[in-house]
Amino acid sequence: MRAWPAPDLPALPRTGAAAPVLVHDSTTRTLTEAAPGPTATLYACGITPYDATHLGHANTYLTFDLLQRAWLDAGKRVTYTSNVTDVDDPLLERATATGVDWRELALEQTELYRTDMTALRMLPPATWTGAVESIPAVVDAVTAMLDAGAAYWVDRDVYADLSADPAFGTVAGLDAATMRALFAERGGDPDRSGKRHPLDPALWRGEQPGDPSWDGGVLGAGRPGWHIECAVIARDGLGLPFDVQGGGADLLFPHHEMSTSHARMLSRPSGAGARVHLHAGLLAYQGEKMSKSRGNLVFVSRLLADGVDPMVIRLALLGHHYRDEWEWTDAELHTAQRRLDAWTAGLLTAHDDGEPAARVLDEVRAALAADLDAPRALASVDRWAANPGGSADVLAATVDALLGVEL
Ligand code: 5CA
Ligand code: ZN
Repeated sequence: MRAWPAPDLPALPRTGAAAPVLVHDSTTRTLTEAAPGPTATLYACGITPYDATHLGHANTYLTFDLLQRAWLDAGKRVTYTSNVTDVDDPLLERATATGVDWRELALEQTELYRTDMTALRMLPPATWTGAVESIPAVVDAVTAMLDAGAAYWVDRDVYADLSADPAFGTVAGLDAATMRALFAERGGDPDRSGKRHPLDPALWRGEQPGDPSWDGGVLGAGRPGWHIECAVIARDGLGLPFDVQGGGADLLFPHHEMSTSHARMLSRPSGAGARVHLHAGLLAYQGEKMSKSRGNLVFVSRLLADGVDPMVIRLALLGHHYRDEWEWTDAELHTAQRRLDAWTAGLLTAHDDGEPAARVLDEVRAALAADLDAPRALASVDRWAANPGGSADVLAATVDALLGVEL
């Protein structure tokens, strides 16, 4: 798919050696250097294109945007890959329920997402692949897994045989009952008869009347499973293994557990998927997780149409640490607007004996390297804005390159 245009990244002066960028790995539950080498590879799970883009989505993608900005500032060569789940059960159900062609729904919502990401100044992926586009590669991967004994047939569907992967379960580290409950809740079919294990996920689903389907070669007509889509798109965009796989906290299990297992199977004998798993806390609204199924959504496009500055939206989200689970209220916009105004005013009133912008640069860099601590970074710029010193250019470049906020 065609991604959106990249925002400008101003160059920043380098004062000392870059600190390693540490993030919280969901597997080890410790702070880990996300990409220790000179290159950094990131796969962030993309949207399922309906009800896009709500603030929960934006908050999650902002996390991966910050990570890339920190990596780029540390001099790494960054490759970012993402997907669009443009065919899947929830999308088809929504299309049916609203009487819209699923392709039209996906196209329109993907375009909306593209516009929202552009307005929010998110760095675009180098490869952005739709599930539909990935079908030939998924068919090859599933066929290879069948040949390798890592998959099996149930009627006209193909399932992964998780017993072929001794490392299954190590990404999230959950007990069996929790895994089963989350699998059932998040798109899985533990009770499907004929499966070897309740948690085995579908890799290919044979054609169903009324559902879209594609030629699967030896797999027969059908459509891809969800987790294999991300395993294949990540592999083809980044190679295996890669540094970070990420998404909102609801993707840790089963999605990232399963897609990492599939990646292991596709890269045997070395057998590795993502090195680090990074998850953003889920944003709530009106007392519950902001989610399509509940319908308690605040859309980026709605706020923009109401005249909210996209930089205010960005600052409102940056005011909370990415791992926090917090509740959106409209008051967030007022706080963020005041902050943006104070920062903008600081640029005009910077004076020689104020807080030096170079110190803010050091502090913002250090805050991002310490588990993407955006609130700490904002506090540092706030201190500067209370007593702004020069150079205004360095300050503006700092918040632009590292926080994505254009003043
Ligand atoms: N297409 C799949 C991933 S392959 C998917 O989960 N799509 S999605 O549209 O449902 O969500 C897109 C991203 O937004 C995911 O990373 C998801 O975890 C995240 N997300 C969804 N709701 C929230 C929320 N309330 N707060 C934070 N992130 C959220
Ligand atoms: Zn995914």
